Amino acid sequence: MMGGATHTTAGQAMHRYPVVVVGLGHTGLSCARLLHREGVKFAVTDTRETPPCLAAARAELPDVPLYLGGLNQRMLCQAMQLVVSPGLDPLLPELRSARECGVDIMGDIELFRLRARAPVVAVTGSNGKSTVVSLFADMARRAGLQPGLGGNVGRPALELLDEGCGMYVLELSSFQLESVSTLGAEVALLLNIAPDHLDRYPDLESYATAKSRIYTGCKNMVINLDDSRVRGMRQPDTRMYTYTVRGRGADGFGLVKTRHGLCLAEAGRVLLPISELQIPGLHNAANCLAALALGRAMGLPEVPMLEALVHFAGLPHRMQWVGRQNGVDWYNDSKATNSAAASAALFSLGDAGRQVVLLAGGEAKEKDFTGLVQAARGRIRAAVLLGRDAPCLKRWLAHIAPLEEAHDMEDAVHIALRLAQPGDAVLLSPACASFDMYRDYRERGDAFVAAVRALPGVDDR
Ligand code: UMA
Ligand code: ADP
Repeated sequence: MMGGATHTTAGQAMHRYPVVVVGLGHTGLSCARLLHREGVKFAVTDTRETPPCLAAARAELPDVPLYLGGLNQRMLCQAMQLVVSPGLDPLLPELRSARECGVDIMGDIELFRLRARAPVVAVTGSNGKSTVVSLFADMARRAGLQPGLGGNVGRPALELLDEGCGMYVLELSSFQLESVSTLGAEVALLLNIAPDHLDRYPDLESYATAKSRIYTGCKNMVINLDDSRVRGMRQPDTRMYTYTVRGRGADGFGLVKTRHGLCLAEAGRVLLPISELQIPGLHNAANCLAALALGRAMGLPEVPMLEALVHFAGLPHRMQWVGRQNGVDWYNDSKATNSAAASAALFSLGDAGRQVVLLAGGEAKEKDFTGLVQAARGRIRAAVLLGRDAPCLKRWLAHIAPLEEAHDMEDAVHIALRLAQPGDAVLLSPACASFDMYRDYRERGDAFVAAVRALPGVDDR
């Protein structure tokens, strides 16, 4: 329906705005820019009085009507098409009614899909998405291609369209996948399914179903054999690339033991010792195998792929080493917003023989922290809890280790300083979202890093 100038047939003339962009965050602005360029008649609306991209929209698109501070039911129902931002729950009453009125609802990824003229590499999963797309994009860059990296990782996908990319590398959230029809990626990968966003989905199965849409219409699928749900998504007629960290992985990617220790391998052939990677833990070995499988599916040469793995120092706020003080290492893993991510951090430090003082808490997205409890048992010396759901975490961790509550990040860091012993690691890995105290996980991680750097005698080189 969209994709060109506004139609003015009699049937459509009654629609005041044939298209309405719902949401004026980064996604909404990218959609508005595209529709404006294509000459579509549309309006923009947002539930907030002053949405984040208001100033940019006013400056760049002064003629586009903005309806702020609420969603107008009538306007939405009179439209033919809504372009809805990922942060908005499609079950909002206004969006539900519009759907019942027969209005078509899509998201930015559908707009992107209809216009993309280069192959799309699409990655989703509960944890590891940003790490894997960043790694893979670097592999492609080193192979001399011009990958455009975007989606949930930060840059809205539509912004990549003008850049003459040789390939698109998209990180996609379940929210973005909900509104895509047939993605049709060249290669698609679902990394893992762990409880997350259960404040928006009724149960884990509906969340997994949204994620599984990554594979719709793909030419090649990458499958994590270690995740039983993902394993069950194999499609018999689609070319498949597999990986596992539980063994050599038959003819796919896996791990083999040599005198150099555990090594990344393909069909049992050694590619690289894990000791040459800068990113720690078995979960990151899995991420590397996933990126290799994507590269193989896209026909990338091996040398630049391995170079990218060796040079990748990890992303900020993911197990980021902050500094050392009195024999204690401090790590910022603020991006761990669910218990599976925090557990991966605890396993990787525990496997390296460290006792951990864990800083956790915030806005919980799940009710069941059994996984975190299992990972914490025997690995944490103590936990410092903060944020809205500190009392909930306190109940879960009660019999595991001594617990203390902090009133803010600075307080938490000082308590951790008192509890940690030489040789320990202090780890901010909250297992919760940050929105109760911070703008986002970055602001939370920055607050932690600043508090750690302010401690006397911290060496951060
Ligand atoms: N919102 C309103 N009213 C509106 C529209 C939005 O209150 O009318 C709220 C939403 O409920 C949400 C916030 O505004 O709390 C942001 O929503 P948005 O859809 O406007 O977000 P964008 O700025 O467009 O950013 C989105 C992704 N955010 C979400 O899906 C919440 C960004 O991922 C992504 O980088 C960007 O598009 C570009 O693709 C961020 C994220 O937190 C990092 N993602 C979640 C995650 O990783 O867990 C899914
Ligand atoms: P995402 O983009 O899916 O949020 P990131 O790469 O940003 O993933 O990492 C988010 C958090 O998940 C970090 O705390 C990181 O240490 C952890 N993590 C990364 N990869 C994995 C994985 N494969 N399994 C579990 N946790 C992971």
